[in-house]
Amino acid sequence: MNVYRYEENPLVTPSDVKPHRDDFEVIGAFNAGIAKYNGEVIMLLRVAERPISDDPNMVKAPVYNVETGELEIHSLDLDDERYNFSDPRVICEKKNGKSFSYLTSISYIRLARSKDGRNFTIEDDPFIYPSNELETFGIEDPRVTQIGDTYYIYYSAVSPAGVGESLVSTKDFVEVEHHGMIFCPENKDVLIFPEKINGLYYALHRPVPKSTGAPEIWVAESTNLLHWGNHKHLIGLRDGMWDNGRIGGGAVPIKTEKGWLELYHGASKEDRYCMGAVLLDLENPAKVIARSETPILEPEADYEVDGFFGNVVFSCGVLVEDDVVMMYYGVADTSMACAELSLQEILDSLTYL
Ligand code: MAN
Repeated sequence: MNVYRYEENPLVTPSDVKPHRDDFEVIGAFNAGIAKYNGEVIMLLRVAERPISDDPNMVKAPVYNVETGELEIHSLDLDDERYNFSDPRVICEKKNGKSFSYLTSISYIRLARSKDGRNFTIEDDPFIYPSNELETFGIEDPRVTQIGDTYYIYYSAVSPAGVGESLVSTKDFVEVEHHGMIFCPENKDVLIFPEKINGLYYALHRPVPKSTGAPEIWVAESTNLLHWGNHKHLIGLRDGMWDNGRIGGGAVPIKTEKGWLELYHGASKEDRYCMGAVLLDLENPAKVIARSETPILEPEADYEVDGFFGNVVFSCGVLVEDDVVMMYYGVADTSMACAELSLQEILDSLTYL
C-alpha cells in the first residue's frame, strides 16, 4: 500500500493547544472527527488535559461535577494498594480487573480550522464540553456525519456508569443541539452512514459484550437517527492477525461503486492499533463483501510509535477527493497526522469473500 504521510506531520500536537485552565496541561490533541464547512477543513479534536501535579507520588484524576459545572480533582497516592496505575490512560481498582475507576485525564472537543488541510488554527475555547452525568469522565473520539446542511457529531460519553455514545448536531459549528445517548454502555466507535439506504439510516457500532462475545463491529438501523434497532453482528476479531484484540469503526463509510468502504481500526492483543478496511454491500450494509488481510496503515513513523500510548494509528475521519483518501488520524494517543492513500488501491487490496 502506498501511503503518503504529510511532511508537516504531526499536524497538531499538545503543545499547539492552550490548556483551558491555568492549572492544567494538555497531554493529547488526537482522534479528531473531520468535516468540511465553508471551504475549510474542520478538525473536532479530542483534547485531553490533566491537572499539573507537583507531587510525583500523587496522580490527580479530574472528574466533572454536574452540580457545580466545575471539575473536581481527586488525588490518588501511587502507593495506594487498592489501585493499579500500570495503564497510563486509566486507574483501575485492583479487584475489578479491567474496568476503571478514574481516567488520568479529561477529554473534551475543541475545533481546529484549516484552509489547506495541513496547517490548522486551534480555537481557544472548548467546543463541546462534558455537560451531564453521563460525561463526568469526559467525551472522546468524535465522528461527524454530514446529512444535508446538518452535521451530526457523536462521541464516547464516559462516566462511572460506563462508556456510551452520545449525539449532538450543529449547522454552523457554533450552536450545538444535544440529542442524548444513542447507544448505551458499553459501546463506542459509532459511525453513521451519510445517507439513507432504502429509506433507513444505518450505523456501525462497537458493543463490548461481557459474558460471551468480544469487542467487534455491529450494524443497526434507524428511522430518525435517535432510536436504533435490528442490530446485526457485522465483523469479528481474527485469530493470529493484526486485528485479534479489538476492532471498531473509524471513518464515516465512503460510498464507492463497489460498496460502502469502511476504514476501521483493529488492535492486536498487545494493543498495537492499525487501520484496515471492510467493504459492505451498497443496498444492504449488513452484508460484508471484502476485507483487508493486512493493515492499510500501521504505526511506523516515530510520532506513531512513541507517545502517551504508543503504537497507535486511529482514524476518526477522512476526506475523499476523486481517488485520494486524506486520512486524518490520531497518533500514539497524543497528536494528529494525515496520510493520503489511493481509494482504488485500497479496494484492490481487499480479499473478496
Ligand atoms: C480506553 C482508552 C482511553 C479512554 C477510555 C475510556 O481505556 O481508549 O483513551 O479514555 O477507554 O473511553
